Amino acid sequence: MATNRTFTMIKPDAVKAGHIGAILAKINEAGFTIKAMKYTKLSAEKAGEFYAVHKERPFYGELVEFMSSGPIVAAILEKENAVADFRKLIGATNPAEAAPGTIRALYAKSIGENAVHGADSDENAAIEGSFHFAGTEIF
Ligand code: 3AN
Repeated sequence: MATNRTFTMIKPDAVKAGHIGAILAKINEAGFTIKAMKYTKLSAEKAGEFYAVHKERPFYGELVEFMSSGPIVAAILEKENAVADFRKLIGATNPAEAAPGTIRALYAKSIGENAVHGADSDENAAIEGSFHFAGTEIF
């Protein structure tokens, strides 16, 4: 297993509900190291750009509106097998199907407002990390 990086966002629902600290604790306990982090808010334009891959899906408008509805925490995380292990830690997209103890099972409200984002490949992790962070913000 290679040491590598993934990209995550704590989404507006989890931020509003006060779960930033608990989610970061789960991430740390699972062995991820924080390489970059910021508390920020996406404009609708930026959220649309970030999720452009989902443009044709019926929930795109709703997703963009939700992701720009309030502040988020964006972060680059490092660990062996980071992308796959993080997807395991967050659980299924639909919290009703997420395994017990996963971040989405614990903190997500619905399939749309599902607490956290996790990159789905090494390639996307790199693209998404660069979308949010300049090289000088990654340690
Ligand atoms: P994941 O975030 O688990 O990789 P994707 O890539 O299928 O899931 O979807 C990206 C985001 O789009 C999800 N995190 C969720 O916020 C939203 N989403 C996915 N499916 C739906 C749906 N059926 N209805 C509303 N929003 C959805």
